[in-house]
Amino acid sequence: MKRRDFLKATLAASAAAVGTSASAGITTQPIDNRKVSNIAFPEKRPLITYSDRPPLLETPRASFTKAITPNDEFFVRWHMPEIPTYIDPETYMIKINGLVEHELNISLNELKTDFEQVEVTAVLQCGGNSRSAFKPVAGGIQWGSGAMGCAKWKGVRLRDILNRAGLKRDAKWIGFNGLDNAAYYETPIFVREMQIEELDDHVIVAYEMNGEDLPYLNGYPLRLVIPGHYSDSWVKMLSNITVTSDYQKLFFMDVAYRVPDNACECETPENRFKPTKPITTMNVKSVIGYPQNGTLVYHNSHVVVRGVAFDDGHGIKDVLVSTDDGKSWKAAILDKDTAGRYAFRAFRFSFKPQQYGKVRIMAKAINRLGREQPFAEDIKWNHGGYKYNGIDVVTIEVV
Ligand SMILES: Nc1nc2c(c(=O)[nH]1)N[C@H]1C(S)=C(S)[C@@H](COP(=O)(O)O)O[C@H]1N2
Ligand SMILES: [Mo]
Repeated sequence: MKRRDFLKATLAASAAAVGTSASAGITTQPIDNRKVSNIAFPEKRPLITYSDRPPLLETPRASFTKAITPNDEFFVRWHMPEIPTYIDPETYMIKINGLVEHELNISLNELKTDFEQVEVTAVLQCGGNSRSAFKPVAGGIQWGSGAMGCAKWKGVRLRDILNRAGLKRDAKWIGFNGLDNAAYYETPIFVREMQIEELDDHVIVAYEMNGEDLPYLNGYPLRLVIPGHYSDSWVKMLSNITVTSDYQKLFFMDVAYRVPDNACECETPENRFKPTKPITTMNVKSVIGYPQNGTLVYHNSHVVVRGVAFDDGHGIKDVLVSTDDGKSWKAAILDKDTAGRYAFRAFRFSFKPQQYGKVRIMAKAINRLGREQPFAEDIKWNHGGYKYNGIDVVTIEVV
């Protein structure tokens, strides 16, 4: 059996084990027709708004023609309704405690002057991005494809901070705590944990986004940046880093942002799969920014399809575009990857529509490992609606 066939067979077998068929079309395209709201949020232009308390804002698809998402277009997700309304940059401290030789309280100014400053351009994507594609409905905010963005982050390596504190011998886990609070005491505060061995030099504590202070809603004054990983672990308004020997069993790691721990990471509503595992690194994905559903173009005119592609840092090798419902595919032109392997890779593809009426445009990204986006119909369901990466489709109208 060829490796590919073997993989297919294993996937089909594990799908069968949870009572679903690999070809069951239970997934559609993410909802795409939501309008921006006119509620004003600080430092943000009008965005698709799911809630104002906590703020839940989605970036419109049209933004994804560019490789950098501007700060005022960047999506926002908070779990807790209580976000501090005032932060004093002069007195803000981040505390490092637990199994360390020296407890540290580092001010913003010390972070900016006392440590090596590093930059990384990286995609921040919620694990629930595109969740609205899952049918039956998966629990959580019914995001379209705009719970993601790409920015240039500047800050200090987490490793440098931990080295200054000095890790004790039993140090194994790192917990990250944000300043936001729960409105009801039963709701646990937002905390993430990570194993020290997972830590690489690209993980930074960032204070800058695209050359400016972090916007308040994106975690001012400090946030964790974990390139290649879904953003539930990119803790905002980072106030405390605690080193421990054991995993502390905190809510978000234990309940939310998890998928079935089987080969297909899938299950059915009737047959939920246990155990589960946390979502960690991102799968390969692309989103078309132009044209959009319903865009009118003239027959035989010059149409330039633009979009972005990314993965977990292996890097994008190709983006293929189809204008005939997936029967044939042609390579899009990729922009140079000067921003590095964690960034959006912008692509463009020109064609002249030769038929009238509705035409579907599809984009499929392939990474350097050869992993590619599946057709939406082949995406398998999970109850949290995480990790959707179906081939992107927009339907235009040729007149
Ligand atoms: N302190 C804090 N950090 C947090 C969260 C939160 O609720 N509180 N949500 C996480 C999740 S699930 C996501 S998707 C990202 C969203 O980041 P953004 O608002 O900058 O887009 O922040 C992450 N960090
Ligand atoms: Mo998220």
